[in-house]
Amino acid sequence: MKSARLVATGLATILASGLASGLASGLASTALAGTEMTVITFDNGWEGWNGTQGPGGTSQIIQTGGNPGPHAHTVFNNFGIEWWTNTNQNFLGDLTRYEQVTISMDVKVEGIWFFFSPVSRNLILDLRSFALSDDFYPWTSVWFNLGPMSANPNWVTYSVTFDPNAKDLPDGWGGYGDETPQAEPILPAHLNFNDITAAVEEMAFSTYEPGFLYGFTDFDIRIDNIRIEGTLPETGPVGDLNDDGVVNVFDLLILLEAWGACPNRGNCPADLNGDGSVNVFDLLMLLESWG
Ligand SMILES: [Ca+2]
Ligand SMILES: [Ca+2]
Ligand SMILES: [Ca+2]
Repeated sequence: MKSARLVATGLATILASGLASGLASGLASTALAGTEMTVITFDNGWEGWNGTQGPGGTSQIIQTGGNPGPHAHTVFNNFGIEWWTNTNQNFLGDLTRYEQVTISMDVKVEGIWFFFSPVSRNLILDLRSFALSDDFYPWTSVWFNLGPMSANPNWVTYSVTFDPNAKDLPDGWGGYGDETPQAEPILPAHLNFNDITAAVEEMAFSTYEPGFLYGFTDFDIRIDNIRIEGTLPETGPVGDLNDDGVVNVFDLLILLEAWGACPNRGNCPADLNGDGSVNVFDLLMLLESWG
């Protein structure tokens, strides 16, 4: 009974002050969605991605023949080719906000030739940080061999799923930015996998495999559906302070008990909007996700 009266009194006071302040509307309290996904279909152009350009050939969007429709077609003679972005923020920045990330791309290889002989080249996914590189390397990166590409009449999806918060390089991943005495590329000793995934400045699909040298090669490759999908950590509804999946009177009691200035910031779960005190703003957020 004491609890119920406390709740009733608190509610009346708080609702009155909230309404008086005219703050009853406009406070968003959407729980985070489970996943975020971005796909470059080439329906809207490159969307911040690039393909190798220069005297050796071109990368251009072709409106038909993709998987489906528009796609990018790279015809190039060089040591290697790349498709990359350093501007599309959906692929960059702090990937450790996700519990799991899948990055993929569809590829159709018309042909790869080395001195007129068909060859295969590995497709490397490279996550690069320039800020974390030292003077001797253009960037520091973590990279994954998505597999060999060779002439194929069909579209093939190359994909990798990983935990961006791993400290050690996950299986199949390599590092770049320093090297062993045997000249094998490695991450600089002071950096972990998740240091790079937290600071991705450039993402590339590349035929340049760290540690290998290449001669001039002819590439004729189509790409489509460059995709990133990130799984966000499970979060209950806003205001579910006891973590039981619903927002009800038990959560309200916790909030009322914490009413007032937070004892120390960062340890104040009832401060739902993170402004340093538990007050009517937080209460309104809780009430909006009631149930
Ligand atoms: Ca397409
Ligand atoms: Ca609850
Ligand atoms: Ca607050």
